Amino acid sequence: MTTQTTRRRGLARFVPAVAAVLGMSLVLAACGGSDDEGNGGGGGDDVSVTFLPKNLGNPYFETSSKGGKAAVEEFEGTFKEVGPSEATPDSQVSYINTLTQQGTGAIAISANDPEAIGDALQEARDAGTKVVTFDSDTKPEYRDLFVNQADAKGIASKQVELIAKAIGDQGKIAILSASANATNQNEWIKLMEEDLKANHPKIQLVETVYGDDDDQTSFDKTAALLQKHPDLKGIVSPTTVGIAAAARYLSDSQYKGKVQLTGLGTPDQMREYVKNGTVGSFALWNPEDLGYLTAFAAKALVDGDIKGEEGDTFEAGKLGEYTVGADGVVLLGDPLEFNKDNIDDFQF
Ligand code: RAM
Repeated sequence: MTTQTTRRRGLARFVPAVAAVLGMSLVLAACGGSDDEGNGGGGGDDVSVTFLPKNLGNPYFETSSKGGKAAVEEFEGTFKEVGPSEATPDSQVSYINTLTQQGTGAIAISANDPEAIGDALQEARDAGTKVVTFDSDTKPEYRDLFVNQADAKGIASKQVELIAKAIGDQGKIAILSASANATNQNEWIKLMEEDLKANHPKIQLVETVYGDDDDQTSFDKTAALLQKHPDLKGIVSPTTVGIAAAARYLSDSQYKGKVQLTGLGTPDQMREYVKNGTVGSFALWNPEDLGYLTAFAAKALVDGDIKGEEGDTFEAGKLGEYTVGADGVVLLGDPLEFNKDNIDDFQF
C-alpha cells in the first residue's frame, strides 16, 4: 500500500481546488444527502456507483460520499450510498450481497476488514460488478482498484512528527484507533511504531486502544487511558471519530493543554478544540476529493477504459488525469496539516 503512482496534479493545486470544492459543497448540500433510489433511478445512461463506507453517520464518509455524488452527477450516472451502522469486520457483507443481486455497476467501499468481505466482493465481481476500495483497502485480489488518500508512510510519519513536536520528543503516548481490524489504521499504526522506534527513542508507546469509530466508545476509551496512565504525555488518534471524541473529553477535563492530542481529523469537527487550546495541530486529506476521484475511477472501470493495471490512465473531472500504480493503487495526494492559523480556510 505504499506503492507509487504518478499524478499530474501537485499539492500547489490542491488548495485552490479545495476552494472550488467548498463552493460546490454548498450546491450539493442544497440538493440533499445520499440517494436512496434503486439502480435504475436517477441519471442518464447509467454507470451506477454505490458507495459503501465503513459505517454511516461518520462526517468523514458523509463528505467522501458528497464528493462521490458530485462526480456521478457530473458524468450523469446513478449514485447511491448504503452501509452498516457499526464498523464491524463483516457488517458490510449483506450490503455487498444485495448490491450484487441488484447488479450495480460498481461498488466503492472502505473496508472494515482486509479479508472478511473478500468472498462477497469476489461474488460481486464474478457477477460483473467492478469493485473499487477507497480509504481502507482489502487484500488486493478482492478488488479492481484501491484509491489511496495519501501514501501510508507519509500519513504515519506526519502523525509522529506532530506528536513529537507537541510533547518535546519525549514521554509516554498512546494510540486511540478505529476498529481493531481496519486495514488503513492498522497499516498506519505499524508504520508509526517503526518510525517511533527508529527516530524517537525517548517516546514510549504504552498502549493502543480501539474506539471502533464510535463516538461514545472512543470517548470512554480516552477516559480509561488517562486513568490507567496518569503520566501520559500525548494521544495520537488516526481516526476522525476518535480524535474528535478524545478532544471533547480532554477539553472538559483537568488534562486540557497538559495531555497533547493529534492525529487525523476533519477541520469542522476539530475547529472548536483547536480554538480553545485542546489541540495544537492535526492532519487529513480532503475526503470530498477522495470520493470524487473514487467515483471517476469506478466509471473508468465500468466503461472498460481501464482494467486497473499499472500504467492505466483515466480522467477524473476537475482533478485531472490519474495513473494507476503498482498493485492497482491510485494515489490522491499528500495529507494537509491544520492548526489555528489555517483551520478557518477549510470547511469539511
Ligand atoms: C475515520 C475512518 C476512516 C479514516 C479516517 C481518518 O473517519 O476510520 O477510515 O480514513 O477516520
